[in-house]
Amino acid sequence: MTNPLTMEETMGRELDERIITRAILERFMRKLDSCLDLDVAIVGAGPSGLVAAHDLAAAGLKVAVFERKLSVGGGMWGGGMMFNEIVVQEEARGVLEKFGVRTEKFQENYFTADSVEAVTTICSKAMGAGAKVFNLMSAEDVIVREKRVCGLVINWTAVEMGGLHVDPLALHARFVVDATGHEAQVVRVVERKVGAELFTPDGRIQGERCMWAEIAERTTLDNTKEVFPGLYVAGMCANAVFGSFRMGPIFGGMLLSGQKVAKLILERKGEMGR
Ligand code: 48F
Repeated sequence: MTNPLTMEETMGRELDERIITRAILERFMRKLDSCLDLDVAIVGAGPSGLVAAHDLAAAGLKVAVFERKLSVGGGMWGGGMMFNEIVVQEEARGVLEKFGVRTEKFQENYFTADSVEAVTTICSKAMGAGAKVFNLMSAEDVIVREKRVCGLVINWTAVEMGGLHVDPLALHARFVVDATGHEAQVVRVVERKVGAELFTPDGRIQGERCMWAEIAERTTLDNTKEVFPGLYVAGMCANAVFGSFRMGPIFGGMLLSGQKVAKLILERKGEMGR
């Protein structure tokens, strides 16, 4: 029997910095290249964006999520005011359980979950279903053809933060979901560049209102819909665009909104030639 190599010998023999670099470059390019023609581009990896990504990918669509920050999870990591627990109501508890996130009853209709467990589990299941996630990338613009959003313009967040004059890259998508939360970043671009043509009462963003958890949770679902041809809103963005309330650290509406937007888009699978 030959002697096994010592760790020092193995490491010395097999690890070459150039190969490590090439592996990262080639794999990343392959991943990005595979996302230039998407069924659905989701902007924002908060709870609504991640749930939508999971359901769409699990149904066989080509989906990628673009997240501005280093971490995914949006406002969910921080629970309420950095107490890293979230609350969900009865209707949404099943969504967490579907993902395998443990919930605990607090009292009738109030359940809690660990926010870190919720983010990591939902993201892991979304990626396991086939969704690609690009962190550190911001959507800065959209592509519009014949009055329909049909693509995203992306750039490194570091470019935006550094105020650098660097042109972005772009990709096509049959549908785009704005899941950027309070900021409604994608819809804002459309409003600014295309004009007052959103599917809102006056064609413009109605703006978010103060906190009213009960109403806000309900309207988040009602407001989860197409806001411009090819562009859907989900999560807190839906309320910001359609002029409803914020809800604070109750996350049922976000999870259900992610599910709803996926369902609405899946009903239009025919438009993707599938
Ligand atoms: O804010 P966020 O968690 O959105 P959500 O899914 O959930 C809202 C709740 O977290 C909470 C709440 C209710 O409980 O009110 O706030 O609606 O996640 C939005 C993500 O979008 C990213 C941002 O970094 C965050 O992670 N984002 C924002 N603008 C861009 C973006 C952009 N231009 N490009 C890429 N990502």
